[in-house]
Amino acid sequence: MIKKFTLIVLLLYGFSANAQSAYTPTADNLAARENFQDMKFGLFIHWGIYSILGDGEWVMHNEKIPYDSYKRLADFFNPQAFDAKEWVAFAKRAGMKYITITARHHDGFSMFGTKFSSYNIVDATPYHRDPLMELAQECQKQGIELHFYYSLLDWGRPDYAFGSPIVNGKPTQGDWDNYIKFMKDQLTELITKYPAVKGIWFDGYWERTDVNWHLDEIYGLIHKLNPSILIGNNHHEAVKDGEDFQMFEKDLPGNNSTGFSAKSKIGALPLETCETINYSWGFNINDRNYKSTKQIINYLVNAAGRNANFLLNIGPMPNGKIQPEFADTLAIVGNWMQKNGETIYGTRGNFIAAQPWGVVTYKNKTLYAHVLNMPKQPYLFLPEVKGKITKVTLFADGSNVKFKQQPEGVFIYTDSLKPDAVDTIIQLTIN
Ligand code: JFZ
Repeated sequence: MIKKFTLIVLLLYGFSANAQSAYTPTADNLAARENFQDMKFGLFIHWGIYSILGDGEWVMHNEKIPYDSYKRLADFFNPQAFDAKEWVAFAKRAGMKYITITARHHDGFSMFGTKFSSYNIVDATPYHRDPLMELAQECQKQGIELHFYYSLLDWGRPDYAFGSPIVNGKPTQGDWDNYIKFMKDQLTELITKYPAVKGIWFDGYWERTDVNWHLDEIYGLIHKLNPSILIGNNHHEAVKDGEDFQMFEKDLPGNNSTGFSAKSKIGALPLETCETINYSWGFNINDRNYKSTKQIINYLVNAAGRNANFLLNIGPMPNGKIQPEFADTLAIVGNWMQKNGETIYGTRGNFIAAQPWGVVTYKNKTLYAHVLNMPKQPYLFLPEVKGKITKVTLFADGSNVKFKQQPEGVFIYTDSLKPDAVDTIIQLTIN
């Protein structure tokens, strides 16, 4: 009798432990992942009350502004020139298919109307409007996906108790359970109230790696509310159970140029890499480190070739306008995408590994060799091409390109090619 009872307990325990640890994405979620990978190019937006100071989103921390002083910024935040329609049009013009925007950054200010903190744009600013709702509605209207950036780290809330030592998975001061509940409540609002929301982009985990973040509960809640929401977390570690995509900050997957990605092995999930258009995430009035159109296109192409999306960030100004330098650059990128998007959207990468001369994307029995650095020798080599190549053309004008297929790979002769200054695209048809 006792034995039987123990067995049942063990079975029940084993079952529930299993159910908790293994996340199985739904068919809708898997379809959302495919769609996510097809989109390839997104707009990242860092916008908050910090934008007023024109010194990036870390200004409160970097300048050691006390929370109570920083909070006054809310009184001055009144982005009269904000127009959701313009932002969505801006993204579309650039050839972007989704927007990821800061709903709440490390300063803890909610850029959306929330019942769970009065420190939000509707209640604490003279603006009294919810720009994220306006953006979500406009995104839905114009067929753009919306993802929300959400910070786990909070510099100001007493229940988070920033700076407090962590013991047994909790900060010694503060009220950790309350903080976790607060985040769940806000995430519920973001997922249930805002149309077009398809993803949550977490950040700030790295600030407390020894705390219990209850990610299983948070992820579980999100997927319960909407199983097709894509969850990603900028924790800079290997993918955790319950996540739907993996992100790389300021880095192409496989590189570790910033030192952020040492622990983040490339997993099996869809990939996304984010980068700034100048040097800052949030509006920085003194940052004129603008990337060129060529740098941006090369980043996008390099990401696609490595099977990753490219999420390019801008920091709009406190009045709600996007500075003209960004608009000018992205209009040119958009023109390039109009012409060449076929070789990017809906493709997959890593079919052939990145080469010294560039990368290869593929879809529908077609390979696109993106030559970013024309080799010195008069040919390109594509190793280990599976299938028979029947035709090779220059994507720009459809003219035939000489080639030779051997068991070890394909040689493409570049001597008669007119190289493009940004990206010479060669199309190979596989039978
Ligand atoms: C994080 C944020 O802190 C930053 O403000 C911005 O939102 C960016 C997209 O994400 O940046 C980080 C996060 C972690 C490290 C560095 C930058 N880190 O662990 O070194």
